[in-house]
Amino acid sequence: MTNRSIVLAARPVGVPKQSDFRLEEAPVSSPGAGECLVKVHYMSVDPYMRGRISGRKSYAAPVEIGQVMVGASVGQVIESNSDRIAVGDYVTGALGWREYAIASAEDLRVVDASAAPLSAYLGVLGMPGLTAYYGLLKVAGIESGETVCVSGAAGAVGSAVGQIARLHGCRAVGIAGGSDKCSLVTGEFGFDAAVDYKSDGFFKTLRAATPDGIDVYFDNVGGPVTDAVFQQLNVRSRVAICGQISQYNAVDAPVGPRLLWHFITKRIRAEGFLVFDFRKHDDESLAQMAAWVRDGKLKYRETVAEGIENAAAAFIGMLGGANIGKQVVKLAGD
Ligand code: NAP
Ligand code: FER
Repeated sequence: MTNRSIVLAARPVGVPKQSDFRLEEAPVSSPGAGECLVKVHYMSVDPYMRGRISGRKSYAAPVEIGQVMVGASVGQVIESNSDRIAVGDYVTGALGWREYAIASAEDLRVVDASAAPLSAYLGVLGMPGLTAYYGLLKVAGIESGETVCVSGAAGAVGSAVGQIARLHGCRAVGIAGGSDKCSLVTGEFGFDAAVDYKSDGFFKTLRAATPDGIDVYFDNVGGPVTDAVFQQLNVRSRVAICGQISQYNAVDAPVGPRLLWHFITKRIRAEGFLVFDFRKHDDESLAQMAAWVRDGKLKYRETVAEGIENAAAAFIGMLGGANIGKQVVKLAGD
């Protein structure tokens, strides 16, 4: 059997290009003691990967040139040397951009393929869904009746943020790019309002959509969108700094947040967070998210690219807003 994988060919400058990635082929090898061989069905492409290929040191080591791209995948075990995981089990883990992956059973989580489509374990029932949950409930601390504003509202994290806020009795206002995404945010995702940051008069529309101001801002994007939101923040409001995607492809250091005087006069608290900080709560949190999905209270969308050869394009497209909901790459399965 041949294994195809995507390696980093060059460090991107600015917006990543197809030529920054290269497809490689090698025979599939056999799992060692305590390891499983997984046939990948879906691969995730995520914004954080832009940081991992930049060469910058962070919570994790960067991907080196020639190394296989990092990322979470979900698939089926086809060989197992573990007592805990059997052939046929569906699992998720950090398997990288490859069609077949060998991983220690300890690094794999078994998922229930009958409870949700496999791809959901990379989105609403995976890292992005948990990010929405923790950002709201552990970092911002939302209370019923508050107005919660989220940027990147039509994306994987953002679409869950507004719905979880509403499940807690909050008013949810989403910010997204384009009228189609905004219709989805108020329609299928049921937010109270959506504002298109690409339209003329964005700030005026945001003000109209938040007549009582904003109590919690879940920031996925930074930049000019966040500049606008800061002006609508209420006294004692909280900002959960989740992502700054508008800056990820920046070549020069961006201008810092300029509107921090609002934080003084309104005693605003802002806190950055990483989803991994809350890992010990994952089982309980995922059970809650799965129950909401099962009961139709938490909706999700996915944009599916097909084939590992299209993974880089899917990643580049997602950074530019081509996705609706969670961007995944389908490699196998029905
Ligand atoms: P996503 O929202 O599904 O996809 C990225 C979206 O970003 C695009 O669809 C695009 O939507 C938007 N975008 C791109 N450039 C933009 C710009 N210049 N200004 C405004 N919006 C822009 O991605 P995701 O996986 O849910 O991640 C969302 C954010 O959460 C990212 O910043 C990510 O880094 C962060 N995150 C953080 C953690 C953590 O632990 N802290 C974990 C997961 C994700 P539009 O079409 O609306 O522009
Ligand atoms: C993300 C953005 C940034 C993310 C993680 C980070 C898991 C962490 C970056 C760093 O430590 O440098 O979307 O998702």
